[in-house]
Amino acid sequence: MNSTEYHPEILETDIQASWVKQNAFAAVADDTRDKFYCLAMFPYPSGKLHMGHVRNYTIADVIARYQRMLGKNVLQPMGWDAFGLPAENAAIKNNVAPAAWTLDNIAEMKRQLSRLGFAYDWDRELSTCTPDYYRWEQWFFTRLMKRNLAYKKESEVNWCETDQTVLANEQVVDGKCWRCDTPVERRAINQWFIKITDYAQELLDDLDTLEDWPEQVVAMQRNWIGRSEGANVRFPFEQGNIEVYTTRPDTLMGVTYLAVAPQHPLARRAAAASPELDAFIQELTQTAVAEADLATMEKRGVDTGLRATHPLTGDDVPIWVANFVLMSYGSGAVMSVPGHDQRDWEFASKYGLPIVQVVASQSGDLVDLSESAYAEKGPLMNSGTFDGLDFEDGFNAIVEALHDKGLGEKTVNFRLRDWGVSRQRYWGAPIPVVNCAACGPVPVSDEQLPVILPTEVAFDGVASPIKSMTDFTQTDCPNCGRPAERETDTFDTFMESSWYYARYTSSADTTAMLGKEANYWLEVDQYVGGIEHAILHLLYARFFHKLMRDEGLINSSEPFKRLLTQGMVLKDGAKMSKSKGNTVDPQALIDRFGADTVRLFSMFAAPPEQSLEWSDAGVEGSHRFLKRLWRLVQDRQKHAASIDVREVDLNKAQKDLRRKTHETIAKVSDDFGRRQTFNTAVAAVMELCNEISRHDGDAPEDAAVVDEALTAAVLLLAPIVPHISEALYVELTGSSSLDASWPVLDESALKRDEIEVVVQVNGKVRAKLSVAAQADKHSIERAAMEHENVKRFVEGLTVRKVIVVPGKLVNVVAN
Ligand code: ANZ
Ligand code: ZN
Repeated sequence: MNSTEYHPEILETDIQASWVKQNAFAAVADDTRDKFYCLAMFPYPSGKLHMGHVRNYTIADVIARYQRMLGKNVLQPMGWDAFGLPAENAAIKNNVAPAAWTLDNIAEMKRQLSRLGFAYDWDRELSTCTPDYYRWEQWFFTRLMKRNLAYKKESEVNWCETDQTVLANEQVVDGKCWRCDTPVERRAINQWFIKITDYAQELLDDLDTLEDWPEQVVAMQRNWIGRSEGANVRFPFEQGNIEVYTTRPDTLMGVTYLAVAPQHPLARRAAAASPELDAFIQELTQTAVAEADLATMEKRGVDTGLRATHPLTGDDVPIWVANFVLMSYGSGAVMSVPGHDQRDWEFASKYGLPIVQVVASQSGDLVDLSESAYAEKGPLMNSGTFDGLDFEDGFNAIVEALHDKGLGEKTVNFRLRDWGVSRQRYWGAPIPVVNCAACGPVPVSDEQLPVILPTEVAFDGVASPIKSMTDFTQTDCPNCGRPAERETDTFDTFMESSWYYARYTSSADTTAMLGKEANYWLEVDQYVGGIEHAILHLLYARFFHKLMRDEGLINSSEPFKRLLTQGMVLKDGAKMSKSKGNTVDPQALIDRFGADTVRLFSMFAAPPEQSLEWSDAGVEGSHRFLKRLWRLVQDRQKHAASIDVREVDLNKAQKDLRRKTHETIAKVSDDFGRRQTFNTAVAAVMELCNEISRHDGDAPEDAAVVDEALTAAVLLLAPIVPHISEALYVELTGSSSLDASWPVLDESALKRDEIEVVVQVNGKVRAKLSVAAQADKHSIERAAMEHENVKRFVEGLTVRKVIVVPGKLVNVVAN
């Protein structure tokens, strides 16, 4: 074997072994140094890395390694989001215990990540399915119970009979379970909630501090929280009132009916007297409605026959039960204004209810309500004493009139609901509660934590095996000591992923959830992950961070300073996925080309936030480039190390190469730091390599500028292709690149002796001049006027004006 050839498989594993031996990426808190905490969203241990993982983790690793070269004290940990349904499904299917299945997968994926050369501090590795981890989550939950931030409530859930579990709204697709397509049912069961709504305003306000988050993600969070300003309005009904929430109290005089949700108490009551209504309610409450479908679904309803009273006019207002009203929003009832709300309009049109216009157009043009509602704001009409008032004045005047009668007031509403954290499945962290007949739900005491999930289990069907394991369920009440039952529900796995980033700072701490290092490392300086987590995971993590702050565990308010959401990996224009059968196995590529090629391709093929189209040719191209870089270093002329290229006189070609080197350093630094466009950074280094190949000359100065250029190229690529860079850097300098600094820009190398100036005559380019870089306006003008071609085009004309833009252009105006 020729040692001057590029053999990635040998070179990479050797270098990785040396990193392990040195524990090169262990992060140690040090108050005297600036830290940088770089984190990629941890994987679910499904068994094998896919290209999406490779891309995600390469991006984060490149940023971490770059920051290290800038001199930061870098923390980059890795761990496993190890609870969740797939392990359980595998257990049911293949008769293996979820714990064993998960641990095997972790071992395999860890091996693959290591083979890719990611600079992780493996000492901080954590796995959410271990009691070391979830005990602190359980402990924290008991704190929340004590602070009244966790509570139990009977609530309707989406229930999948096949999976025997509750589904989140986003797990309901077209009324069916996302996994098994079983039609989803509605069921009322007792569940635990965490009061995220107490933090709604703060979660909204703090979005303004997240300057380094993609705007799109901030907007998605804002919509999800969904703050609106409106009014509660009460319509007198029998001895009491029916309350509605509206964002348009200005339209109150246009109300022609009330609509209540099928679950509304009034609907239930009316159903007792109407079999038609009863059947309708039955039907509606059986199937789940996704909130997103409310606007577009067909509007349906049944009249209750009951009448409320309009709070200002005293008119009778019919009450309907309607499918587009949600029980979980506002008060579960709406005042319908078909003239100005499209849903109300569709409903009124269908059932022949009156449609009244109470808002005129801003422009004075006539409004046509025959085809649709008029939803714009404008001056009020048909509204008695409120006529002519604009939106804001109308809003305020009507709310005031309601207030005087005790029938309404301004209010703020949030779309955000409390977070239901109970799951009826097995493979999750047990909810640390004991249900006592005498005391109710009691938190497990600190000394009895963790509540360990039994891992020696056998599945009989899909139901959670611990529900029937008496050694697990039977216990004593922590409060009164009498026999009681353990809670057998487990936490939503979003619980674990809401605080893992914080636990990495203290993963070995057996005495506390977070140790004193937490405040040194937090917040995460760079978080990298998929856009599919833009709402729930990020919102829950932001919420948890504030909860931990208010528990006194940390002193910051937000978890992630800068966020990068990487795009998908596509093949032939479609997302790579097992179900489409268009996956590319990263392991096969690593075996064939080495980790550096795979890393280079994933960074070079697209900017990180855009989707990356898979290309075999692109992978091969990346590999060829690395071979070329290797050869460039092997084939260079060796020179006496004493030449300092900044000190000696250089000829034009040597200066040109130095300039290219330093232009590349400037460009790549900006691409890595501010822009985070690693693809253009790679392209710039490739161009530099072209210049290096083109450079000839065999003076010692030539060898010196080539060495400078090669060293820069190798260092600029080191975060992306750390193995080959290490080998080549050793070759070039005799030392390891591990502690090498990012190349420093030499401004003086950017200076040009001569620059090109374009000369225009009457707006047309007539000449290009080479002038001394420091030439003044006067001498540039003289050189321009003396140029043969310029002379020719002004011949016979009078020169009226000569404008000189130094460094760029001369414009001659003549006629
Ligand atoms: C009367 C009205 C007139 C409305 C009008 C809108 C336009 P956001 O902005 O999302 O907060 N609404 C209230 N509670 C509801 C429920 N439980 N289910 C379905 N819809 C409900 O939406 C507030 C508006 O949504 C409210 O304002 C109400 O309709 C409807 F020209 O009241 B509006
Ligand atoms: Zn008790």
